[in-house]
Amino acid sequence: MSLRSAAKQVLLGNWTGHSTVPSRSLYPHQWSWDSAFIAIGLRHLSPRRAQVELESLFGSQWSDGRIPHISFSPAVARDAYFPGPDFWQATTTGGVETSGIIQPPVHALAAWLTHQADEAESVRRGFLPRVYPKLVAWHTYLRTRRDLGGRGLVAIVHPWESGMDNSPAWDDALARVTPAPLDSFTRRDTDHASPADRPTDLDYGRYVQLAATYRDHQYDDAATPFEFALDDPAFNALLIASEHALADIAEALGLDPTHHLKAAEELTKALGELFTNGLFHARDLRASAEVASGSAGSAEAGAPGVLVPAGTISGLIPLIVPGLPQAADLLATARGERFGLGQVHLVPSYDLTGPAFERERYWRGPSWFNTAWLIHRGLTTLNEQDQADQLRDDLLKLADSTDFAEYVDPYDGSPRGAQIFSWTAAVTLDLLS
Ligand code: 9YW
Repeated sequence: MSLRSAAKQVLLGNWTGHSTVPSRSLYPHQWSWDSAFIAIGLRHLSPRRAQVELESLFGSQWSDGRIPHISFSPAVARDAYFPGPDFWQATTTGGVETSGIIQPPVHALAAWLTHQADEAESVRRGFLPRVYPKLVAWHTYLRTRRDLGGRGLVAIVHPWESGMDNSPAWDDALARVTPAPLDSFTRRDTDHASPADRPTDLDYGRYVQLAATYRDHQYDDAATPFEFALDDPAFNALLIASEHALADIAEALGLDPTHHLKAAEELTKALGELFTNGLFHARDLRASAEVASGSAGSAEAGAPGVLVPAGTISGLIPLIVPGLPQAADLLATARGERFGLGQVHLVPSYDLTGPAFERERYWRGPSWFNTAWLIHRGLTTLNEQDQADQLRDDLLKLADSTDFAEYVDPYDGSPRGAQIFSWTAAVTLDLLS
């Protein structure tokens, strides 16, 4: 079977009628940033289906504008995934059960790419006029309610919000959180994937504790005493790319795009504060100055927060930001020994030379296909075509040899986590087209 047919089969097999599950076994509901990547691939099979994918996710949007990280399917057993709907206790006014946290905002970019795949079909279905106000409300939520540091960037309040759950960038901040007792919940992820490829039980206890605190404050961003609050480079870079996409959408609708371009410009300037030693770093808004001794660089005097020393893939993702002032330095870091672009498989999730590197464990070293797609997009935008082509070839080969793995060992390319994974198939389809 051709790679294209195999990728198509994965997406069709994981389709539920109105959206796509990331993985039948591990993640049986709809995940927010997964859906955006999935739409980017699905648009090559069926632009209409890609629109439905995004619009079903937007159907779970809250009245405050947030797009929750999981939209739960009523057709799935309530305890199939932990934490499930009974834990989150969040139901939209439209009656959809969701989680209460968020994930990186790839959605406007996905909506614009989906529209471009078949403009006539998009116009016929009135896709852009329907999604534009929802995307604006989403970005407004992020920029107004989540600027927790007051420095013009969006903060995440849970490791899951980064989409890179157990990244070493969160270790110090998480160490300050008292974990929920291990006997107070039952993990389901390790029923389906090797525990060696997944976060530890201690990590999970802390994830549960943070989520429960937010829930117990009704997910009110002003009222919750967030123990964990960080400005994440990838999250903000994706918001910038999505603001550029919103400007394109506004223009296609005959609206003034200026405020989106201005937002992108302001965010890009604010993002610059996270750049030090050739890489963007997360900023821990709850770390005190004493903790800062091992920090990557000091934020400006008087500014809240401390740059986290860990170098992760999140710090390279700003390569997708159009006109990024730090692009040349960042590219040099990507190619250097810490990330080995062009020398190891895809792009590792964490510094290969870092003290916490683990080649098999989730976001602590393995290479992921969605982040490789983002780096590929950045390289293309920067006219680094040879390097982009090399990354594309590697991605396509690995998707084939690993049966669309969730992530791979960066050194030998062997599959890790789940297989038949939706966003892996989706980005494969996109790079084949
Ligand atoms: C979990 C669904 C999600 C992704 C995240 C990934 C993982 C959920 O799976 O989180 O149970 O840990 O880290 O990026 O959206 O694919």
